[in-house]
Amino acid sequence: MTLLTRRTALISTLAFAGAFATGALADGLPKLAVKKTYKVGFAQTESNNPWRLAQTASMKAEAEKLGWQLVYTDAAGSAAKQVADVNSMIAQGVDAIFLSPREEKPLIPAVMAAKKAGIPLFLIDRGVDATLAKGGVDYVTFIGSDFLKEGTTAGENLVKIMGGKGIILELEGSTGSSPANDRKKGFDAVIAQNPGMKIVASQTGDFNRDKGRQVAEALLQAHPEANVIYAHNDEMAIGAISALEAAGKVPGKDVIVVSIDGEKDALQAIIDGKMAFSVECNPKFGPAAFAAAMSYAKGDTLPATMTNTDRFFDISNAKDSMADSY
Ligand code: GYE
Repeated sequence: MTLLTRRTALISTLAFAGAFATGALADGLPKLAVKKTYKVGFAQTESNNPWRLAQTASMKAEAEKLGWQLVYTDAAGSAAKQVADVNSMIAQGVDAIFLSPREEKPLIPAVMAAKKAGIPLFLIDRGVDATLAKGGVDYVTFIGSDFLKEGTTAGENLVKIMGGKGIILELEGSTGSSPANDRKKGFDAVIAQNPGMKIVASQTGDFNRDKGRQVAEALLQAHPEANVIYAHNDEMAIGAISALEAAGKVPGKDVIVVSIDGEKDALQAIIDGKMAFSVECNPKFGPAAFAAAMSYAKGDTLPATMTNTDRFFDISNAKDSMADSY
């Protein structure tokens, strides 16, 4: 053996030993054993709207169908409580965790704690800050919608409807959440390319119907010339419709309301002519989430991001889409 090859052999032996000394697997992710049944956690972020209730129902139904035990927690809108919820699941020794992180940064410690405890964690519906934790490295995968695309789709369709002219009020989702961040980014970029359109105010309504109503009320007073409301979710859009009606304006005529999700009340608002469209963001994660866990247990390498295919609801399909809405 020459000196050079001996050195190379030594270095690779050290690298090999190093990988095992940390207890980490080749890709750094905890494994999931193949078992007949599992005890899994689902850490929900809040339960104050139909979207969340539909998501929880879908997760519970799938667990029941498969005969898995589901440890369910509701963080009631608090990122700090959600971190504690995940820690409690770890303490209870769940096999895997499904997490819908309320905000991008505060949930990083929860993701890392699960990894450290050797429990595979799946992000569903919302993401975490990609510079601080990575799919396929720190958590198994992110399953959810493409929020940037939702924002872009909303923007492009709005430009069409308005013929390139509009004075816009934007109601943002929960501050620091991935859907709020990306729905804003995607939409604002489209509007910036249209000189006839302007966002005159953009404020959070926390994805909440009543907060959306209150914020819309204040913004309409400050900007009576506004003729568009873009809400990051249907709940806030429904709230904004109430604010418009209370202000003596006709939603759908004086002010065009557009949104994201596709909940039943929004489809009804489209049918009633009060809302122009809602870009779909489907909350029924149960089948995809549990299937991903089973495929991971079998040893499949899942992509870092698994994107849902979503539809677009307007007057052409709102009525037909009512039946499977929530
Ligand atoms: O659009 C909203 C919910 O995280 C994608 O959160 C989800 C969003 C959804 O409260 O209605």
